[in-house]
Amino acid sequence: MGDSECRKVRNICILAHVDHGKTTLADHLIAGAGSGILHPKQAGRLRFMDYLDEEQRRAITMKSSSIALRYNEFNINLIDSPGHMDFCSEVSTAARLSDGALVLVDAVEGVHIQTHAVLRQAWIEKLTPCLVLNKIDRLISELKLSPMEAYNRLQRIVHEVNGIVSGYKSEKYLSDVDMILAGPTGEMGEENQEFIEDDEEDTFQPQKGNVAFVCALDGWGFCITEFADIYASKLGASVTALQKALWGPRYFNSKTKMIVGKKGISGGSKARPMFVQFVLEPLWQVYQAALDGDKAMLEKVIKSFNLSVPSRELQNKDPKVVLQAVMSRWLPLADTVLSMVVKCMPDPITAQSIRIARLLPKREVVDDGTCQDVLAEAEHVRKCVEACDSSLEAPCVAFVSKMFAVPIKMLPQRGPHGEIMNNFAEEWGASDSDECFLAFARIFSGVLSLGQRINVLSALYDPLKKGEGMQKHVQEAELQSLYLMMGQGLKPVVTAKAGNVVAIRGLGQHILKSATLSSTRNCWPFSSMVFQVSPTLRVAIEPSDPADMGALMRGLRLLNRADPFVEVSVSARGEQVLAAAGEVHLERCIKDLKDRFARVNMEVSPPLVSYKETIEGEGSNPLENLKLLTGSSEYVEKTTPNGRCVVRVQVMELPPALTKVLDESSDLLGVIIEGKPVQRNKSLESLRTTEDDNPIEALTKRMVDAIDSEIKSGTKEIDNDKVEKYKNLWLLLLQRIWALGPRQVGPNILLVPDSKGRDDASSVLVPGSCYVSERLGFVDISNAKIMEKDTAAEAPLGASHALYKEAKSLSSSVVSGFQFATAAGPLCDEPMWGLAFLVEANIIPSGALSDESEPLTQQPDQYGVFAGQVMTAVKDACRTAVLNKKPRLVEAMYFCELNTPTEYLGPMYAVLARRRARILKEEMQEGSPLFTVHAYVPVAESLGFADELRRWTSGASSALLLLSHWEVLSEDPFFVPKTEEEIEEFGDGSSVLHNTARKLIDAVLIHRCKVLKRTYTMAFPLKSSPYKRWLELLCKEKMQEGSPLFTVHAYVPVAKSFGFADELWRWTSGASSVLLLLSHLEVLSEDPFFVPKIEKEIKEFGDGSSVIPSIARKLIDAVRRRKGLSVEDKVVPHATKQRTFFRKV
Ligand SMILES: Nc1nc2c(ncn2[C@@H]2O[C@H](COP(=O)(O)OP(=O)(O)OP(=O)(O)O)[C@@H](O)[C@H]2O)c(=O)[nH]1
Ligand SMILES: [Mg+2]
Repeated sequence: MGDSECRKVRNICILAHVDHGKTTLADHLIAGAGSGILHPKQAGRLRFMDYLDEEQRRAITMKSSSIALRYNEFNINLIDSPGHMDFCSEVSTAARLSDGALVLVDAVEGVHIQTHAVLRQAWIEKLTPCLVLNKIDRLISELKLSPMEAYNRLQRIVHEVNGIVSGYKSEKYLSDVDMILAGPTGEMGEENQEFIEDDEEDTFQPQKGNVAFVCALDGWGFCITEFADIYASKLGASVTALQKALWGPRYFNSKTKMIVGKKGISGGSKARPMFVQFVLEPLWQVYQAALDGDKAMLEKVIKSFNLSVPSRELQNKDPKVVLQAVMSRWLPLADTVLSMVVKCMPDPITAQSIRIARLLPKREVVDDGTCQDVLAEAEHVRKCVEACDSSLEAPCVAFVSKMFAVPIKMLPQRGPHGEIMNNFAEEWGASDSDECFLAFARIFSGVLSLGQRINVLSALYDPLKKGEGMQKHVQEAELQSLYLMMGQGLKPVVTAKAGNVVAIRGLGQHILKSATLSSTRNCWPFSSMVFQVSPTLRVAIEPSDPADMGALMRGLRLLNRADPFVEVSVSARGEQVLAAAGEVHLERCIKDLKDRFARVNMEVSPPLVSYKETIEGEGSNPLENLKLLTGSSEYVEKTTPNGRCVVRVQVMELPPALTKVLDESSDLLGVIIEGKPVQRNKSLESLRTTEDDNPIEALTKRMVDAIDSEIKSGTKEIDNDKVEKYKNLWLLLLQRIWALGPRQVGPNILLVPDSKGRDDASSVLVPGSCYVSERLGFVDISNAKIMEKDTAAEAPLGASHALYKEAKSLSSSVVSGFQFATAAGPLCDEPMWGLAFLVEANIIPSGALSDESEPLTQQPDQYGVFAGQVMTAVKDACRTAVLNKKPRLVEAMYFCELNTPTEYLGPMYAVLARRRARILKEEMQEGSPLFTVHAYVPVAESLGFADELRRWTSGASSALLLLSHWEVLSEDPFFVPKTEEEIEEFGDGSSVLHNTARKLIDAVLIHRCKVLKRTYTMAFPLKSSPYKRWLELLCKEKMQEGSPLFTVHAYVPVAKSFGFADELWRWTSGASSVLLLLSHLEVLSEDPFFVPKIEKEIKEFGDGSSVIPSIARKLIDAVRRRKGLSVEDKVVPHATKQRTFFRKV
């Protein structure tokens, strides 16, 4: 394919909010391209690109899929994408492979949350967008707007969309300005010129032909150009002049036959812009004529535009059919949109020269001369990608944006030359699978051919680093088949050239989600794709039959490959956890697992909602808390079982802003903490003002800024001196970070204890090191080393050398205890959030084991290894410290956008209230009957939210959820009314209902217990069950002991034990387990022959004739019956009486 051929290629995707008509539009483009795949009559109804059963059933698109079309001499690869938030990752994969984007907006619904998201995606990927305003017919027939009102509405949408894009542009503008100002030389690089050229021109301008007005359902649409062509001869004006005049405040003066501005037209406010007069009014007339059955008017249109409409269609009684027949011939949709695509969207050569900066950003490499060859070749590859070089000599480079599974039987049976295919072994090894994995890829340079061997580079590959570590990021694979994608169909080809989108077979084993393919290893991998959200809805899955575990695990592995967005993991408790983007996505994953990948029955847990645990601390001001660490004596003390170590723990709350920074930077912290220490000579003070692109410095600056901002917001009344003092105290604390937790990178801090003057001959403090502070550069390493040496030299003076050594060796136990504690808080074993711990562990010499030459830590005494004891004591003390400081639950929140017609506002608010939602914003959408509400909804309450909303509002309102942030639940989970007022309001505690925090904790605990055993459905209301009581005991006990289980020892008569385990299991939802052991014989104190005799007894038990036999008697009777001995059965004189008895039992 030469350049000229490549110039005739367009790779485009259709992006929009859910249900705005993408797939319907794609239908018409496919039918209009005329390859016979789709009959024009079916277009708009078939939804060809939604070929999955689930997509057709739910009428939403769930994956992006591509189809190769031919329009005139152009080859167009069209990718249809889903609009539902749950599948937004598919938008990223579609955008990465395309050069242009058709952004659809429903003319009635207007801009929505996903419209923003897709515009952003297109902007990030540097795609050339065109705007398509769809469902224009609804303005006429549904909203019954006048042409002028419709024009205002369309204009507003165009304006709004332009506003969004210009927002992104200015974002870039600002960040560019920042970059230049912060740059060391102040010079502008080549890429920085871009923002200067930005002339603030609107991106979407109907006059320019990049905005189309369409009705995808009926298959018609137009750009201004079409009407300019139509009117040019009629009005005697040039096409270009008309094109400019047909949008905006331009008017036609019929007397002078001139195009004029607002001032030049008489009629004042009644004057109609040319777009209304010449475009919308004729449209409205045709619609009116068709709906009124005005055949004469339709004939006029047919005649004046020389349309050939079969009379059969014109005679149809359904006005909609007539309308469609006329409109789709007058303004054929496919022609309009495809010619816009060809005109306004770039070919791959032009596009790649623009997109290169995003796809393969220039790497700053310090060239020390050793890898010049590699760099030169990598640069050559980049040049070829930039130029979209499709010559045979060019290096082959392609990007795989996702892997997708196709049933093997769907693959074409014959290759491009008619040879038989698909009889080779399955790529990924398990031959019992019927699925085959194909890579969805775009070729950016060179020619891919069948059987070619190619390097698969992961995103972490670095051509400059050779050796063991890099090997896992590069693999070699063979291209077994190449296909052009035709929706569901695949067309085998022998070669495919740069600028095309293809499906590749043979990479299933090598690629998990996405990768770069390159014929040379001297090539940088493409930059990673940006995803709008991350998978947040997690459930645990287990097979109904434990024997199917293998099949399920294999199925999960396949699903993980086939779905770019799913995450599969194993939880700490050994559950198989599946994370999906939302409920719809999750349902599809489970269905795929059941029907395709695992083919076993499975149990799916309710969503595992994650929480965090924190403390309320002493008041809202974090500065007050600080006092605790600087001289407070409030601590929790624990002693190890052997009595040799006393652990004292203090805890305080971190400023929320600092917690947020730590939480968001966990990846970076991971690299920093495991990586090399930073050498820094700068003082902390200077750190606040410097800014460069060193990520460590950026992070430390963010941390310091967070503290600054917190101090500023919390200390309005405090004088400057104090502010300064607090600031310095905090900075000192940042220099004392020993570890972060949980898992070394979490948002909790372990502080180094102050050892000065503490050690004496009798006890030694387990020392810490400001390891993390060093890595972050808060502490100068050379200083730290000197300090360490000093203390090491001093130590033996105060304490015995062996004891000091032992204390040192216990450091890691303290850190581990801290890690365990922060990984599982005291409320419900969820990770802690935003806490700082000061742990002082003092050890005393062991009297019995005072032989100083022995390494004492390794010696297990009767309580186990000492290091383990210290670790447990630290863990327990940390957890108790949290319990003592008003523990609080932290929950994840969704941001939610709802759109509801005004008449359903009541039910919508009711649903929101039931879900503990917090309303942020409510506003009427101008010119539409819809009301938009923004709210925060707790993740814990979100299950079934969309469904409930749909039911209560008869499907009229829709909601989109987006994970937003963590929020502390201010309720006290252990609230018991104490003051008089509280008792009056809530009662005396025995009857008070659990508050939300407590309920959430209980739910987590129940799940924890459930995973130990299978789930049984409870057949009774929870309120009346002993289970609730049991749970209460369990919670209480757990809080004391730090475990979610409550242990009960009891004697159970053997006679009563039959079915005991089963009954217990049923009544506790399978959460409790029991062990029985034959213990002893016990005398049953009851008299088996008891008959009421004295007056009191007769009063209590009746006269003996109706008394129920005692337990002893029952047992004796049972044994006698078994042994064939006679049993004295009472004849019951009054049946009714017995029933009464029965009921009482
Ligand atoms: N009145 C009217 N309805 C339309 C038009 N275009 C599409 N629809 C309807 O809108 C609904 C959604 O259409 P789809 O094409 O499935 O929308 P989509 O954007 O592909 O939806 P997702 O892929 O799920 O995001 C369908 O019921 C269509 O019939 C139009 O121009 N006018
Ligand atoms: Mg769709």
